[in-house]
Amino acid sequence: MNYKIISDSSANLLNLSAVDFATVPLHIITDTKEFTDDSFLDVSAMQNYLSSYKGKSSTSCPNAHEWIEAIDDADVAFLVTITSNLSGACASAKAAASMYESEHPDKKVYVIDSLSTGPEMVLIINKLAELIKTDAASESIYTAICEYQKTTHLYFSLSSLDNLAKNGRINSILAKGIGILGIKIVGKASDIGTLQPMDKCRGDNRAYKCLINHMKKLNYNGGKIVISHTSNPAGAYEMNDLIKNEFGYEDAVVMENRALCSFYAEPGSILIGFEA
Ligand code: X90
Repeated sequence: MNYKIISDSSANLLNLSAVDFATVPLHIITDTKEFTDDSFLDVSAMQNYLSSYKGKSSTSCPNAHEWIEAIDDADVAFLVTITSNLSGACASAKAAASMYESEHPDKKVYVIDSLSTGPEMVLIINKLAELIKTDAASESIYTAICEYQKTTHLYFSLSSLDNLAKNGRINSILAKGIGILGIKIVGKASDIGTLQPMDKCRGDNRAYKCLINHMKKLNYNGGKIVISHTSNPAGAYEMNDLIKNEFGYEDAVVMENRALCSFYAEPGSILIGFEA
């Protein structure tokens, strides 16, 4: 049996060892340029361009055909998508799954709606890879990953809600008055996969302490952590140190956001995926 994991580019992962893996890109679109969120893209060049660009910008998700191409000839494929509540990526993955299965009745495609993005998707993908390596039956891998998802979370500190608001991904009332310089929006991916603000904090230090408090309230107790950042390695490592001091947890994986997450979680933001 050949198993494959495929995620959209909002997971910020370009490759994965040990199991067959592929990604399908989302796109960042402006009046004059389009950026494909794949391994060829220079994300910092895109950010430079966007920082002086004043026109309209938007994003688009992969279509079913792109998912099918990535499935290739897998016997069992797991498609891990960004939250279905903010993107069409999950719907196109589901369409791809039924097309592929009807053409290949002996093969199986599972779609996993992360109800989240970025680092929480990384946790889900890593767990899937672990489960695949145990040689468990595909159906029990799927059941196990659905259970696992109940234990993972995404918290974040965002520098701005501009692109989220402009593209209708959050209620514009929510975004009002939040463009104030230095104010960080601390929030989480809600249970239904929407952006749920929890606090507004002045400056990174307060925002990170606030995140620690929210993790405490959730009884975080040493589970795995992945932190991603947009042009903010210092913030990501500071958050890592705070987690270390507070909970004694040593090995957060720190990674950079690729294009889709950088576009919405604007420079200075961090995202934290963790098990609790
Ligand atoms: O289909 C598309 O065009 C993609 C739209 C994606 C919109 C949301 C992206 C969020 C990126 C921002 C902070 C985390 C929010 C998490 C809420 C579940 C990251």
